[in-house]
Amino acid sequence: MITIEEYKKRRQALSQQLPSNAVALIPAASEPLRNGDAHYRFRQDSDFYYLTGFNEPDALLVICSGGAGESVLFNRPRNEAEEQWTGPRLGQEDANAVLGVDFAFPLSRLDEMLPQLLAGKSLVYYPLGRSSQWEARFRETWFRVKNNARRGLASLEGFYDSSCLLGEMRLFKSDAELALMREAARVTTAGHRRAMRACSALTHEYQLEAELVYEFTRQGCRDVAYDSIVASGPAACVLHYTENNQLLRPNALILVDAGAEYQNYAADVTRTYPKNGTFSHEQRQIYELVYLAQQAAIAAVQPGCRFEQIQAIVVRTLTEGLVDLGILTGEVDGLIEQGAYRSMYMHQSSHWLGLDVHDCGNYRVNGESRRLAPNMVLTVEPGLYFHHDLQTVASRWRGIGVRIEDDIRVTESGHENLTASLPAAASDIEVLVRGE
Ligand SMILES: [Mn+2]
Repeated sequence: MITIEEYKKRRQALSQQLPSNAVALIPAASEPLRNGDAHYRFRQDSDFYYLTGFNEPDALLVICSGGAGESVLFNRPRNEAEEQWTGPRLGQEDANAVLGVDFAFPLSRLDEMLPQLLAGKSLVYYPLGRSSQWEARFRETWFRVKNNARRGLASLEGFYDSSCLLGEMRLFKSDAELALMREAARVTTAGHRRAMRACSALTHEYQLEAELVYEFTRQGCRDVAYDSIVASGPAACVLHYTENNQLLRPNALILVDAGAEYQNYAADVTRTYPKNGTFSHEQRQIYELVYLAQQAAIAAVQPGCRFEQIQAIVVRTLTEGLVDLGILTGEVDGLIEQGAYRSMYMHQSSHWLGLDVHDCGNYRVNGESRRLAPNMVLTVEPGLYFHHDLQTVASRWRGIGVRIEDDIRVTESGHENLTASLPAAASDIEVLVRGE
């Protein structure tokens, strides 16, 4: 659990990073309509949640520069009639006690109060490009403040992207955040284990998806961190396949990329396994090569390692293996330089993980690939995909798609695999699927 004090410290840290005379405006998410008058399930904006822990829609957090982190929340007022239908709201009176914000006002007062809050400030930080409605509101307020400038108030000079500052803060996970991510990882691995045990008796991809979601939900994660990918056979070669409506072919590999979300923190795990519990000779050769690349890449994760180094290890291991299998011919360095692997491995090996599955934070700093540091969390997920019309490889490889993905925390001296409890070695996978 993340304490009020931790949220306060985050707001203070943001305040300290703002230039003087700046103000940050961080909007909550709204509840978009799905169809008719039915809404999508609500998911809070990650930046807003990171700074408040507040899980209601339609709110705005205002943070001023100056280090004290003085914060003003605009949120929905209490409303007995509406709460009868949609449940309790925090309102303004308890906002200080529950969230630790300094002041809270009803959202209806925003248009009147925002010009006062912006008066005398030069710079406004907000998440540029995220919400056109909020953006229009901020710009309209900017004009109003500007028009008042001749009465002696300093006028606003510019809008800046708050995501840059928050991205750097969110990249380094606190102990409390890591506890939540471990829980997301634990539930996620339980869901995958359940799906593996169930798969030999199932007929369709969506049934396998149901096993995952059943276990996630049963263990307290009502949301997935992203749409689950359950891809049987050639569908595994479509990187973001989410149709999940095809037959599970008896001799096919099933690629499952799914992660539970726990208190808004994501896990992101992929396993690939044979429906019948036994890899064919070709499937096993490809699987073991991807596994080798993943193990080599995970082993390199430690403070000081550059982000791009992980992908470089994956590319080298895969290219060497593809040459050994006779799928590529030539000299390894030259093949890497030409990018000969790209028709079979066309994505990055890693991304940051946190409140967002593809979490924020820069991958390059001062023009160079970023060095890993303690308490960053990233995925390591090499893959090989032989599309059914990939004419450059022998037909026996075509239709095989393999990806293996784990969630890795950088520690003081190396790394911690948050999802290590889920088997990934070929023979362990077979044992699980066969239910031995
Ligand atoms: Mn991923």
